[in-house]
Amino acid sequence: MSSVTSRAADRLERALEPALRTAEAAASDPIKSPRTAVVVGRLLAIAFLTCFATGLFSHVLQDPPGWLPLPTRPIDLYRWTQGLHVIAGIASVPLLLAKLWTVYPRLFERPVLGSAARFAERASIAVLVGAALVEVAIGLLNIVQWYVFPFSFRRVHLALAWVVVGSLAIHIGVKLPLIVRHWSRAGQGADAAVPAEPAGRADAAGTTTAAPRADAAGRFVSRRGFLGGVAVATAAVVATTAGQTVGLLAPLNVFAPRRIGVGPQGLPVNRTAVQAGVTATATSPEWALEVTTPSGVSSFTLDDLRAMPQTVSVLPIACVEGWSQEATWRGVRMVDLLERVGAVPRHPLVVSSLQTRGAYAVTEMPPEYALDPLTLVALELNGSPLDLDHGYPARVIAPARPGVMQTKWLRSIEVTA
Ligand SMILES: Nc1nc2c(c(=O)[nH]1)N[C@H]1C(S)=C(S)[C@@H](COP(=O)(O)O)O[C@H]1N2
Ligand SMILES: [Mo]
Repeated sequence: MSSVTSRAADRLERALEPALRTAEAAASDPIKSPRTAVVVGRLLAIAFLTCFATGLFSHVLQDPPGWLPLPTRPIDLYRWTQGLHVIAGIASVPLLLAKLWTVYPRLFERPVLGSAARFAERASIAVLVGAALVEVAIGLLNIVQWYVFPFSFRRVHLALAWVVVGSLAIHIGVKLPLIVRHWSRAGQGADAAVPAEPAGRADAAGTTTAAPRADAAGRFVSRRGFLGGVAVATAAVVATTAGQTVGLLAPLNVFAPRRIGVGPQGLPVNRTAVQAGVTATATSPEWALEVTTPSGVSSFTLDDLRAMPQTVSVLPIACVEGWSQEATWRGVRMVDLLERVGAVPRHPLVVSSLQTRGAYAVTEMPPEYALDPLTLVALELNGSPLDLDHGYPARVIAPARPGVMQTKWLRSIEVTA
C-alpha cells in the first residue's frame, strides 16, 4: 500500500477507535460467534431463496415468455407459491435483523480497509446488506400498498432480487470454509464448548470467548436464548400475518391488511370501483362486452351473457400481495364465448377493463387459460350478481393465475390473428 493510503487508513482507524473498541468487545459475545452467524444465516438463505424462486415464478406468470406453457393445475398453485413468497419475506425480517446483529462487530474489524481482496469481500457484503434491506422494506410496503417510493415496485423488486442472490452467492463462496466448520454443533472449532445455558462467568483458566457474558445490564444472554428469541419473533410475525392466506391461521391475522371472509360477498377487495374510476361506466345500462376477432366485432349485453349456458367454477383469488381466498364463481365459459364468435385463440387474448388508467386496465390471457374449461367470464360470485367492487357487470376468473390478471369490469376481449 502506498504511504498516502496507509496514512489515510491510519487516520480512519484512529477516527473510528471508539467504535472499533466497542465492536471488539461485542465480538467476544457468544451470540456473535461464527456458529450463531451460520445458524441464522442458513435460515435467512432458505427464506431468501424461497422468495427468489417463487418471485421469479410470479414474474413469469405475469410476463410470460411466449414459448413457455403455463400451468393451470393445481388451481391453487399460485396461492401456494405467492403465499409462500410473502410468508418467507415476512419471516426474513427478524432473521435479517438477527443476522446483522450477530455479525456487525466484524464490520469494524481491523484493518478497516486492508488488502484489495479483503476490500472486495467487504464491498460485496455491503451490497448484499444494502440490497437485502431495501428489498425486504419495499416488499413490506407493497403488502400494505403504501407506494411511497417513486419507482416501479415490480421492476425494482425483481432487479434487486438478482443483486441479493448474486451477492449472496459470492458471500457464501467466500465464507464457505467458515460455514463448513460451523455447520454442525459438534464439528465446530474454538467455541464448541459454549454451554447451552448460562453456566456462570469465565473461570480463571479463561475460556472467556466461550462462556456466556453478562450484558450491559448484568443479565446473561446465552446463544440458545438468543436463537430461541429469534425463533419466537419469526414465528410471531408469520403467525400474525399468514392468516391472510392460510385459513387455519385466519383468527390470528392481526397485521395483514386483508382478512379472509371480510369484504362484499365475503371476499376481500383489492381495488374498489371508486378507486378505479369505473362506477358510472360499470353501472351504465349501455354496457356491453365487445368481443373482437380478426373477422369482426360482436357485442354481448348482460342479458345476452345471462342467456348463454352458465357454468360454476370454484377458484381462488390469489393476490401478489399475499392474501388469497377461494370463491364460487358463475358465468359464461371463455371457451363457449369464443366458440360463439367462431374464434380459436392461438395468441394471448387482450382483455380490457372499463378502467382507463393503471397497470391492470389491460391484461393478456395466454391460450392455456382461455381454453381451460374452468375459465369464466364471471357474472356471479358466491350466489349473487357480482358486487360492483368485485367487477360488475363481468370479470375474468381463471385457474392458477395471479390476482392481478383476474381483470374486473370487463369492456372488451380481443382475439388476435
Ligand atoms: N380492472 C381491474 N381489475 C383488477 C384489478 C384492478 O385494479 N383493476 N386488481 C386486480 C387484483 S390486484 C386482484 S388481487 C383482484 C382482486 O379481486 P377482488 O377485488 O374482486 O377480490 O382483482 C384484479 N382485477
Ligand atoms: Mo392483487
